Amino acid sequence: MPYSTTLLRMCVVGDVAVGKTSLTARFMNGTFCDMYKPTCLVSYFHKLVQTPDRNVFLQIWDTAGQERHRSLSPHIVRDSRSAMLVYDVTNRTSYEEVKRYWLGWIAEHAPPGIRLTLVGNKSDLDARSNLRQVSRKEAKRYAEANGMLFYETSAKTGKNVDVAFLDGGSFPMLKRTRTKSTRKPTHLAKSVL
Ligand SMILES: Nc1nc2c(ncn2[C@@H]2O[C@H](COP(=O)(O)OP(=O)(O)O)[C@@H](O)[C@H]2O)c(=O)[nH]1
Ligand SMILES: [Mg+2]
Repeated sequence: MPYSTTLLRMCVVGDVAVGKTSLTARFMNGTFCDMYKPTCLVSYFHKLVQTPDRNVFLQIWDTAGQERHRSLSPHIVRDSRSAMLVYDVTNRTSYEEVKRYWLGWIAEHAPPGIRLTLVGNKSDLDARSNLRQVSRKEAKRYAEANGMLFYETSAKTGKNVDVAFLDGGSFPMLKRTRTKSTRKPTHLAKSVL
């Protein structure tokens, strides 16, 4: 039987500097960079993952630059099967902006039935007292009330990053593949449009 290929597209949105690029790089390449490099234009990351019965071509759209001006093109979410709404657990404003702006933006432009995941990133900073500005309980309750999955992640340590992308993207077959580690995912390319 021929080996089929499935394309799964996911987009990552949220305020500037919450860690969208870092999360994507951690998931796709297993890397983290402490230096802040604002993303130019929209970048998308590709990865081909082989499962026993097919190739799965992951395409993750990392929004860039335009998020500052609220000028993202709707096309990044229009063809996505899932979206990740990211805030920084140490930045209350970034959380309020998910509620005030990003969820509405997704609802306006996304296809019906899109799978949404609320992600509170930089959870590693919680270890330092007084930095946290959004409690886990509050964000979880908000996510549940709005039909979203919820994870707190750290792109820095890698905590919960894989599970947030795999569950959020609804990629259960990849999760099984990864868990068993029978076939290693192959990084194909990182492209900037
Ligand atoms: N401590 C910590 N810093 C992070 C984390 N994720 C990102 N950062 C830092 O936050 C800054 C902004 O990250 P970036 O991924 O460029 O944010 P973006 O603008 O949302 O794409 C960079 O200096 C990153 O190193 C994290 O999980 N923990
Ligand atoms: Mg970025």
